[in-house]
Amino acid sequence: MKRTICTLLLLTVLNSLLAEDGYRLWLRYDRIDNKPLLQQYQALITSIHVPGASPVLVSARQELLTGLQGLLGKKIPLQDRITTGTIVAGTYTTSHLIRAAIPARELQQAGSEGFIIRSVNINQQPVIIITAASDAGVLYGVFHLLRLLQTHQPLQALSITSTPKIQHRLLNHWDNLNRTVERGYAGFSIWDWHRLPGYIDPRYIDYARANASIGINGTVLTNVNANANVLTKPYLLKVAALASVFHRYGIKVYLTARFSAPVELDGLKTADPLDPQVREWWKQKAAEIYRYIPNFGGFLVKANSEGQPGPQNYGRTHADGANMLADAVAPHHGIVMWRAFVYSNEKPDDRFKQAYDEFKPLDGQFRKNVMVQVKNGPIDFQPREPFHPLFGAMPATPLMMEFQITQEYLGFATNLVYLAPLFKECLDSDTYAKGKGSTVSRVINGSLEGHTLSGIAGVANIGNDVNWCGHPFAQSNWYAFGRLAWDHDLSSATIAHEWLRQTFTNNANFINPAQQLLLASREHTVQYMTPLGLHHIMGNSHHYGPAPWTNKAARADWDPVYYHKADSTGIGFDRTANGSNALAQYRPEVRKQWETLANCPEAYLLWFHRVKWDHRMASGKTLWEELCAQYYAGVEAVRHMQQTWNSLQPYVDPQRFEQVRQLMAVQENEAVWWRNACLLYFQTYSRMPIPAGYEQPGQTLEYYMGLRFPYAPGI
Ligand code: BDP
Repeated sequence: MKRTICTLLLLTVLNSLLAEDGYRLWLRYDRIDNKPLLQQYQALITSIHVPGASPVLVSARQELLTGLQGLLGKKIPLQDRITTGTIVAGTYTTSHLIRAAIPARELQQAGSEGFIIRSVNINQQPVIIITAASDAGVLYGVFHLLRLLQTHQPLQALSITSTPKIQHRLLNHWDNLNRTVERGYAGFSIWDWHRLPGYIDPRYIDYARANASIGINGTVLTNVNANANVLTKPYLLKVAALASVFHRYGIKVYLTARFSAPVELDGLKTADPLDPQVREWWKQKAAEIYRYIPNFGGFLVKANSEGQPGPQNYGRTHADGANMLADAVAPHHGIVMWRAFVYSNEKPDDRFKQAYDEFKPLDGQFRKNVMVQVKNGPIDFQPREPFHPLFGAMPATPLMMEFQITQEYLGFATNLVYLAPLFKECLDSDTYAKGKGSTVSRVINGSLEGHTLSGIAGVANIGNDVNWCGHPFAQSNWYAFGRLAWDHDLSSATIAHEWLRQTFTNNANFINPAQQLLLASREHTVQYMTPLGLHHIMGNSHHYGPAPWTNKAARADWDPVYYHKADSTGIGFDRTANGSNALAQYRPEVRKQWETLANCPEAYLLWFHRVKWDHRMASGKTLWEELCAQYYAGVEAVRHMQQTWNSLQPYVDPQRFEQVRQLMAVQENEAVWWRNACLLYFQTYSRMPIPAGYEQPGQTLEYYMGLRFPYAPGI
């Protein structure tokens, strides 16, 4: 008996040692399981030479040591001499060998954060050089080399130059000081405010490593619905502790600034951005912050939006507000990211149009260190949105992209949805601002208008769940965001490929089907949630599941009925000249793509058109039949995903296999729920049957309408 228990205990311990709980993300560094390749790598990499003592170079050296030891299955020595197979990493300042081997011009071309990885001979010895103009660039190069090994790429004759296309690549955490995370589905905030600054959770280091590995160089720690307390000394000291960890990985810390902070914290009578006392308050506050956090990045601000205070409370404009903060951080080289996510239910106008209407007239009025941060689409991170009309419409202002990595509207952390195709769809859209080829990516990388300041932000999906993101596959969205922030020209397929190889296995029997599964997942989600251009028909406030019937939210523009406008004559939001004319906010070339019912791609149909239930679609089906076909196809696709996943069992560790299997069953349930609830509800208007041959909903509309989720996560 005693022996059995001992054996069982031993097994549990062994199991937990071997368990793949997802904590290691895409930085698993397991020994290369392909023997010939391993031997090849072992011959090519024999030692490490990373001189220099700066915090970032120390991190780079440590990462190389850990990574190579894991991947090559043996300790790779650090040495001062160069011998065959040495990896030499550093900058001109730290290594004269690099200075001699890599021409300055080439280094310059790689830019301040870009890197060069090259096979060269030094004293007739073949070595691999990793170099950059900055320490951070070297660190990015180190991670890239490790990625090559992890994904089993050839290491002979390396000649890589890689430069980030966007300057500020940030995560936005919507984390509150009480550790809840707005729209977070992976547990509580990883910032343990109470134990900071005294206790540095090793997780902060792993967080920084993961970000640096994909080139993320900034993080906004706090929710856009801001709490002024983070600007008080005790919290700033906590922020400083985090900042000093992240600094070692080239990551700057930013905070959200609550516009009313001077009133709330120090009893000022006003927060009017033109009031001299208020301006002085922010100047002093900025100086104080930079005393504690010398490399502080700046502020992100949500103002006059969804109840947040802002300059308009004092009759001032967004530019007045942004400029006041910009002046406060300018002496310290800080920046201000001012969000364009504004809309008011007091305005009778289409919510789609409001950000453009408010911000476009302010073009040219912002200080040089301000970026206006614009969500990818005009409403709110829906499964599919047309690109935001502000892109290309404010040539004199650097516009920053805001994507949402957390799946607020895409099934939380229970649905497998790979978001790279959604991000790419927006980045690749042509605004025609300066003729053909004026893509959104060229707007935000600054090249279209020659801005030097450029940025992209992703609303993080990270929490204190052991696997960081809740769903093992949700990690791919963090990864994809970072990779696209570095290079928006990478394809969704390439990124999926890289991520799968590093996170699971290089076995082609796994990679190919798993990649297909990832790539198709977003379109399937659109099908079972919001096909044909439907949008914003989810449950009120918590945003969990379908609730297209909701018509009593606190504001009309939070009600699904505002967006789908279904009645017995048809469905959809007319945004043409006959309707709200939101289309007028786009260039004629773009408008033309969407403006006529006949030409509008069906994926955007109900975004822009009101369509009769019996309208003939491209398939020959009526709109109602097509809607049914889409919802049913979405559910079938999820079932197909389940089959694919089951077939991959031999290649996946039991722990993650089972976790994904269970979550996929939940996803299938939720897909059926979306389909049934939406079709039963829309059917009350179309008055047409769900075509025979489809499995009929097992529940009534009343059943779905009666569901309540008082403790849904994320609020
Ligand atoms: C919406 C979220 C809300 C955020 C808001 C924002 O539902 O929680 O505060 O966006 O971006 O998507 O400010």
